[in-house]
Amino acid sequence: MKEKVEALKEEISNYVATNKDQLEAFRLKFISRKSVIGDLFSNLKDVAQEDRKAMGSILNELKNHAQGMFKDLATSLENNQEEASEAPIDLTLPPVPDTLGSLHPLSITKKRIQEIFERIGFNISYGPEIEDDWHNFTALNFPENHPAREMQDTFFIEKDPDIALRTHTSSVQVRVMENDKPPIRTLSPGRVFRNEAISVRAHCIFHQVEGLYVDRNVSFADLKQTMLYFAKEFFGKDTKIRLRPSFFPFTEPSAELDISCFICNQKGCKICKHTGWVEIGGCGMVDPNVLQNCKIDPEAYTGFAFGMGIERITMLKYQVNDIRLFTENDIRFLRQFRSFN
Ligand code: 2NM
Repeated sequence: MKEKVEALKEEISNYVATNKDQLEAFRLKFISRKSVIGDLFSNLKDVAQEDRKAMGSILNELKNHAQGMFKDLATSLENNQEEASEAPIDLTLPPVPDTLGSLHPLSITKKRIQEIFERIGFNISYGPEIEDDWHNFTALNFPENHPAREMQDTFFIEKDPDIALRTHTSSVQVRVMENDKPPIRTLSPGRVFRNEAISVRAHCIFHQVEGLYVDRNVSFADLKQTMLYFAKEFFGKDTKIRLRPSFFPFTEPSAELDISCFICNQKGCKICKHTGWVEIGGCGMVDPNVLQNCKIDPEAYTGFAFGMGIERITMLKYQVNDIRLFTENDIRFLRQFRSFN
């Protein structure tokens, strides 16, 4: 009888019920009045008097074990059925593909530039893409007959020569100067529009980031150090900068900003056209006329400003050879920027 009890104990422990029929079979076999355990209890009367008590408690233990097991089987079957009815799992299906996306390369560049300037106290400012002549041209000291004001360079709104798509984000900074008092330290990223033919290098819609710092005693040395700090942070700590005299209507003096070529370490390559330097933007001291136009006293305040093309510096940094890749949304191109998230 003892061996039989041991065998039953093991059978009960190993029992698996994956459906209600199997659970019912368990009940009939081990729990019900006519179960094997019930039979054993009936057989107790044939056991020798002196062993009967001990045997009885062994059988009770077996009975409790079976009842406990029945409870466990019932609850786990219930839980499984809930899960099963929610989402039937088809194990023959192919694995779920890796659909993790990535930031667009232009977003990555914009974000990195913002972070660099935010560390030295610049805030981020935005303005409208559809602008009036004042904010896009006149306040910025563009002469009445400046070529940038012509139809072939600027997208105008039909029948209203006062309204155009902004050609640079300097228009945002005019608004900041009009609304805020110095000290002003602001960075304006955004889309700009120029009536140009689309090519490998140029697009009629592209992105700029412009910076502006206005306060008492802002000097050209401040501009130079800020540009050097940015170049080192963005392109690497060994980067050098070079300023070349230039002209913009809104700055005087004005300069083109070059960085030492990080591709060839200034040994000469295709990227820098064997000069060792690559242009990344323009900058200068804000023209006193611009400050005046924005109701900032040019006798009390000076400022520097700079502008960069986001496409251009993204192409340089990641060696992208065609500006059109940024707007084609070819996943094979975009995927390559996953690790920069
Ligand atoms: C550039 C180059 C030089 C510029 C000027 C201004 C403002 F609004 F303060 F006058 N914002 N950005 C500026 C100066 C932009 O881009 C190549």
